[in-house]
Amino acid sequence: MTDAAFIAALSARAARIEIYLARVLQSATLAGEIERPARLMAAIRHGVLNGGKRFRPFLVIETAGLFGADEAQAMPVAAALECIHCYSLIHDDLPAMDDDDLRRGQPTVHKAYDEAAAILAGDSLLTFAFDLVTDRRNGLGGDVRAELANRLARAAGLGGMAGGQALDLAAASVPPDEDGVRMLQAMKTGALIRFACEAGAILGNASSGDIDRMRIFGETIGLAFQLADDLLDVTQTADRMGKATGKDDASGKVTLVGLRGTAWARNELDRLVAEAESLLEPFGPSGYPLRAAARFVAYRQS
Ligand code: GRG
Repeated sequence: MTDAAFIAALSARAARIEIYLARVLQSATLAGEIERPARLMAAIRHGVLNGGKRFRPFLVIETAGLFGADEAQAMPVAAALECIHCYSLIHDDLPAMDDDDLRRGQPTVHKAYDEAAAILAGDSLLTFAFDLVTDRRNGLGGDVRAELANRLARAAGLGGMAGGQALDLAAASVPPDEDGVRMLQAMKTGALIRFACEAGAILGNASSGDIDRMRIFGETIGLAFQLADDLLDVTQTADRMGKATGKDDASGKVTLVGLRGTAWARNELDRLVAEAESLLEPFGPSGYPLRAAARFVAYRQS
């Protein structure tokens, strides 16, 4: 698959994911809910339906497809993961954390609404993700729903993304060494990407060997994703990224790019892409879209 064909596939799928998210994030209540407050709904929709790449849900659906599960079967889990990703961005942008005014080229949720709305939008999205994964109507068996909910909790929670964010905030006062940076990045950014690939394999009822293989693939491209993000922070403009850049350097934040330099980072990205591609070899041409995904994360320009 060429890189251009991959971008077309990613944006076609992103459009379908956005339609699904827009449908489930409406004001109509579900059984057991009492009311969805209009302003909170508006803040949530502002934070979710705003043109993200939808890369994590793409990975869920594409990995599921590798093992024979179709897009409709994978969509609730894919959407759940995007809800958690969007919650993390909304909270990360808050003044108490990264204090950003711009996200995906638009005002952040606390700027467009207020801080309380942004906190509650994030809280609601995190909880709603587990609603999507565990909803009986999503067509998945009880064991699969429980397994996915459990893995998602571990990827997103204190030993995963939220914990990684805590380590990242602490790193501002006590700079970590390279191992420390690698660990916090594996948690903060890597855990959700890893989950996307594991979840796809679970949705496709893959063998435990294949679930492990996809977990390692997810970890590998998660590393590449963060390394590329750090490189873009050094090399790109805010206009191009739709968010502030140069922040790592300005805040004295330790990154692998800062520790090892941009030439090393570019070589390392090549190495990670080769590793990711070799993990997909057993799947032949069916693995081409995920190979293209690995190249995309490593070599993207925004
Ligand atoms: C607040 C609990 C909590 C966690 C925040 C993910 C995160 C943890 C913070 C975001 C900060 C950041 C810039 C991380 C680097 C990698 C990253 C997650 C980039 C944004 O993801 P993309 O590029 O964004 O997939 P889109 O907008 O396309 O969804």
